[in-house]
Amino acid sequence: MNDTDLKHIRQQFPILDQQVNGNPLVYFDNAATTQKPQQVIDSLTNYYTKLNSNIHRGVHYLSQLATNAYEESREAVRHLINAKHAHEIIFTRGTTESINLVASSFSKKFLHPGDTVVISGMEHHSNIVPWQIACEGHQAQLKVIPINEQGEIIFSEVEKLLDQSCKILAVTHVSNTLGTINDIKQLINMAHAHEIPVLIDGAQAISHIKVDVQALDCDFYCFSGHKMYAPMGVGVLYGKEKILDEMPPYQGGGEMIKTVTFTRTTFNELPFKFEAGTPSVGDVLGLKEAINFIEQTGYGLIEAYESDLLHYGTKKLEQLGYIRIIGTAPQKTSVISFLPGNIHPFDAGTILDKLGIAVRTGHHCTQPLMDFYKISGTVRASFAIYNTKEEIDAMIAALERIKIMFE
Ligand code: 7TS
Repeated sequence: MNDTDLKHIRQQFPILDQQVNGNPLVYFDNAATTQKPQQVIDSLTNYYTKLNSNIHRGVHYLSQLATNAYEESREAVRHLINAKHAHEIIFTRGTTESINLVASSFSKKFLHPGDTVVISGMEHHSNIVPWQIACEGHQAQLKVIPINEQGEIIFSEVEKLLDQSCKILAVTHVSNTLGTINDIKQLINMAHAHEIPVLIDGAQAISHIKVDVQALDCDFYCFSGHKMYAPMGVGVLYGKEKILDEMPPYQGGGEMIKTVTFTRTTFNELPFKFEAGTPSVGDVLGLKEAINFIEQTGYGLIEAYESDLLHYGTKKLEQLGYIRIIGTAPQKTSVISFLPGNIHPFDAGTILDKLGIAVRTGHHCTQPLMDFYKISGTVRASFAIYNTKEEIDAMIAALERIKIMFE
């Protein structure tokens, strides 16, 4: 990407243009949430200025406009991930809710005493805890695919866990802590050879990698809007029609019903069966604009540029001589977790913040992964399309200063 294109992209993110503690803001906490481009912000303002109305219910003008816009967003998501049908796209509050929906509903139908659910050793708590709850509720067992020191799934261990007791495999596409891109296509093929459905946690993939759910043939794919330049409050569950049809509703309420009497309720069809209550309409509309932003920018450019940042940042950190990088798989997104020598990650993060640099420190909601590495946490810098090499240089200079301070 040349300087003019980069400048153009940065100009679309007004929040970036500010000082923090007297220094230009360097925002490297994109794995937690990305900033929002002007078109997403405008879309929210436009919704509440001109469109706000409850959807699917009113015959009136505003309700129809809002309903149409909401369904257009569903179609935009369908197109983004190449789902076969728009009704396979369910709007949720985020990845966490999408996984909870499946863990709760799928398990009610398909999980029985003695069964197993298989996850990997690098999952976010959101793809661990809902399954633990489901397993407890159905006297099933959670099993974990081990990972190696580089932070990759050990494929030779996978097959052993995909036995008859396994009812679902739930793995992350990209690790939020390590950046590892898992070969989910191979995992899906392996699971499907045993007719085991697969849920993919795509929270850390969708803003970086082109996803095609039909080519992957995954049964479920989950992601959050706010990690892909959209507002907080909206997420997506993609599920294959057949399996969603077989699953019972997750929550009861308005919208998800066909008829209700005090003795019996019949349920609405997909996707409404899984969308109980009033959704976050404005945020769903914002998601469409975020998809427009990603598609206008292009995954090709995003992947190439972020990979450039990843390699530049990794090299510069290594050159500092006192940094240990956690997560060294060859296939990674633009996430670098590291330990700054003997300096506590929290101390390093606090001083970086004083210098205007926003990173995340701690266990990143992956405590079992921290246990695997026998560490309590890391400093994590995660880059998005608007970050620059100059910003990485600023972080490196700050880390040089921090080293001297702690000597
Ligand atoms: N799965 C993964 C892989 C994630 O990285 C996250 C959030 C979630 C699920 C949950 O997403 P949510 O939008 O429902 O909260 N990860 C992080 C992070 O790395 N730092 O803050 C949130």
